[in-house]
Amino acid sequence: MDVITMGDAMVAFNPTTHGPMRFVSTFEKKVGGAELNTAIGCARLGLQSGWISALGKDEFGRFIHHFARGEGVDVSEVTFTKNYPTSLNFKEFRGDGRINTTYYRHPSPFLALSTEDVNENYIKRSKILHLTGLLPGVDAEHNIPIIKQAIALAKKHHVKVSFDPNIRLKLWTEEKARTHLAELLPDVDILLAGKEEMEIILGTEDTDEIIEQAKELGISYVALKKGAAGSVGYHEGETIESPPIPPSQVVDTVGAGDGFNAGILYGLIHDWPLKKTLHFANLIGSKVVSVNGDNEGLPFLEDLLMDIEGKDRIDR
Ligand code: KDG
Repeated sequence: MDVITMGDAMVAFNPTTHGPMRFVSTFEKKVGGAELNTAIGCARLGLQSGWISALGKDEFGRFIHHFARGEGVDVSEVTFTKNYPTSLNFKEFRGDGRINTTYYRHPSPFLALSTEDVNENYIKRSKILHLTGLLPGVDAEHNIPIIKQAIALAKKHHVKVSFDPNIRLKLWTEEKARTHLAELLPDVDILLAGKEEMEIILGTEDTDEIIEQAKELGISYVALKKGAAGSVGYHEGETIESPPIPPSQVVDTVGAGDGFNAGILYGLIHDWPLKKTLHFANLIGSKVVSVNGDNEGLPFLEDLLMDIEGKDRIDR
C-alpha cells in the first residue's frame, strides 16, 4: 500500500434544498468521513490506498463498504460490528455559503475495536499512515490508544505518519482538542493542517512560527491550508507559498482539505518538488468544492494532468 488511513466514516445526508434542516424534506444519501475521503482521493490518483475502520453490521455499513471498495480502496481491514450502528451525518446548507453538520456517531462502530485489532503486517507494508483528529474527536478515551498503537507500529517499521488535525468543535472542545492533538504531534512526520487549527493547538496562526514549532517537534513536511487563499508548505529548508486556484463554482466545500491531503501525499510519494506538490494539491481542493458531496469531486490523475498541461478534454 502507498497510503493507509484509519477513521470512522458516515452515511452523509445532503439536503436537496438550502435552508434550515427542519424545512428540508429530502436528502441525498452519500458517504463522508475525512480519512476515507483521503483514501478515495489517493485511489483516484492511482495510488494504492487502504482504510482501517469499523462499520455497523447494518445496511448503512454495507453501503459505505461497497462505496469504498467500488472506489478502489482496500477494505480488508474494515470490520463489521453488530453492537454499534454505522455513524450518520446530516448536512445543512445555510444559503450563505456556510454548512452546518449534525452528527449521529455516539456510539460509533469504532467502540468495537481495540489496540489488538491494529494489524502490524498491514501497517508494515505501507509507505504512509494518514491519521486525522476526527477519530480522537469522536471518542478520545477509546480511540486514542488505538491511534497510538497504529503510530507505534508505523514508527517501528519506518512508515511515515501523516496527520491532519481536522478539528470539529461539534465533537469536542478547543481545550480537549488541544490537549489530545498536541500529544500526538511529536510522532508526526507530515503535517497537513488548517492555519486556524494550528492556532488552537500551538497558540499561533503565524506561518513562520507554526513551521518553527513543527520543526522543533521533528515534523519534516508541513502543508498549511488557507482555504480560498491557497496554501503554504515547508520541506527541506524551503518554505513556499502556493496561490489559490479559483474553482469553477463553489457548491460544497466539505472534503476539499481531504482532497488536498491526497495531492500532497501523491507528490511526496513521487518525490515531487514542494512547489509542484502544493499546486497539485490546491488544484484538487478547488475541484472538490465544485461538486456536491464530500468525495464525489475528487479528480482522477488524468483530469488533473490535462488541467496542468492546459489541454482541453474531448468528452464527445
Ligand atoms: O473533511 C470532510 C469531513 O469532515 C466529512 O467527510 C465528514 O468526516 C467528517 C466529519 O466528521 O466531519
